[in-house]
Amino acid sequence: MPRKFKILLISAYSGSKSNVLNSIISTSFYPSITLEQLLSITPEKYDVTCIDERIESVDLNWHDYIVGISAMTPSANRAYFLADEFRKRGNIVVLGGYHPSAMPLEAKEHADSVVIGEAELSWPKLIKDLENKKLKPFYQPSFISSEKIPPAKQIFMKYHKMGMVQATRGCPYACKYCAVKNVEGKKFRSRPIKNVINELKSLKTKRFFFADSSLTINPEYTKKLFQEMIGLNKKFSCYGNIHTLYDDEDLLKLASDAGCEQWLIGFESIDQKTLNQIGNKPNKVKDYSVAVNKIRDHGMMIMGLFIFGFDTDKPDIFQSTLKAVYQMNIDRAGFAILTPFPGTQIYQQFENEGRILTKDWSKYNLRNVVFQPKNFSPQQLLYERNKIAKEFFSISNSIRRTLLDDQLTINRMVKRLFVDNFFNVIYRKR
Ligand code: B12
Ligand code: SF4
Repeated sequence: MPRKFKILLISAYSGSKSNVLNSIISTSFYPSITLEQLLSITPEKYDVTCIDERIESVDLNWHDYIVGISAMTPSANRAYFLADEFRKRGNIVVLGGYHPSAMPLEAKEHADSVVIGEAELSWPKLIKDLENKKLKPFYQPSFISSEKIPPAKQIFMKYHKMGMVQATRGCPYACKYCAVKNVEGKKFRSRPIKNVINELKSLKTKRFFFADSSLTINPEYTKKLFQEMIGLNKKFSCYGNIHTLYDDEDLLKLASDAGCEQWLIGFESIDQKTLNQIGNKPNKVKDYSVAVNKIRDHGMMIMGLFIFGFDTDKPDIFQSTLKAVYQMNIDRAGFAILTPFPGTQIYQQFENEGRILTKDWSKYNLRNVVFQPKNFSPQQLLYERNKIAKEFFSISNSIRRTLLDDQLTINRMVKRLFVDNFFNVIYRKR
């Protein structure tokens, strides 16, 4: 008779939950679709408990469980600590997610087994192997065909104001600093539209986020999806690439009709030289401004994401980026410090050049300098990035930008003045 296991699934979180502001940030947005997806592929006969460390503390006193822990790079140290403690208490520990997928040998030091890449095929197999006392140390990457991806089991909805759904996986652009290929691979796969629509219909929240790397990789698929979403009465945000949004008015119109409130766009840099060197993403700086205008004309907001610290960046990049963000009227912005996540090309390059300054993974959160930049000192990069972030997120600046912005509807103006400024205060405090 095979042994019957109880399963504990944890999404490790490295940030502090001790202050109220942090906890508002980490819980008010999205549920962990990672755990919800793992739950949906776990055989029904098992008792499963899921803990998202952003919302609940983990008590270490569990015994005789299979403990599956999910880790991104900044939460890897925390995941390893939990893994070690659970193993001491007689549990079987499995590590998975972005960091273990990129560093399986390191992860294996803390776990009985490591799942590399997607889990849809490996996790059920691992459980079967455990039942038969044949657990393997590593489960190699295997990509499930997209029509077989089951809907996530929405167990965390009660904690969150937004749902999360994933329609597609994989990104062919393979930017040098991006970790997506480590798990989802470079081949783009899209779920059947009816499956996505059914999942959306079952969402209890009006608002949700598409956990897709980019919804503009196959615009024809996305247009059909958006067409089917019209009438569902949902509001959503999603990632997209600027070069596609620039010249596809039909896509913009359908997105707006389907309820898109915001595009998250990796502009990455306002320097074309930098863009040409960081991967295959065909961003064209000269088109940014027109594209931004078109998206906003369709009533959608833009969260522009920028990265600082590339080898082609010179000390004037900070102020010129801020100026460009203001000139283009980008609604929201994120300013990241280039972070060489393990498994990426840039990590390999910096490792080969001896430029990785620390492997304290908890610092790999886009807010610390963990490598030796080419044209600045690490301190200068951190200081300049923080300086422009502080200016951009200042309340006075936000009010001024909002009042001067003639493309804003009253509704969006109110949202910018109250909601955005509330979060600006939190970001500045962090
Ligand atoms: C949505 C999202 C978020 C959300 C929610 C994340 C979550 N799941 O809790 C939020 C906004 C909170 C977030 C935060 C961050 N994110 Co993020 N995020 C994403 C995004 C767009 C989708 C992730 C997702 O939900 N995918 C869907 C689920 C189902 O897939 P999955 O998590 O990969 O899980 C599958 C496998 O990995 C595996 N698996 C995962 N865990 C486990 C555990 C076990 C035991 C097993 C067996 C298998 C397994 O099985 C799952 C099913 O196949 C990805 C990009 C992408 N396309 O993946 C970036 C991404 C994961 N994020 C990234 C980063 C850098 C961050 C931040 C550091 C950014 C920041 N400064 O705020 C933080 C870190 C937060 C933390 N925990 O420490 C990087 C990760 C790089 C890395 N090596 O860690 C990515 C890849 C983006 C990128 N382009 O590089 N993120
Ligand atoms: S386009 Fe986006 S998701 Fe794709 S590789 Fe580049 S950064 Fe990653």
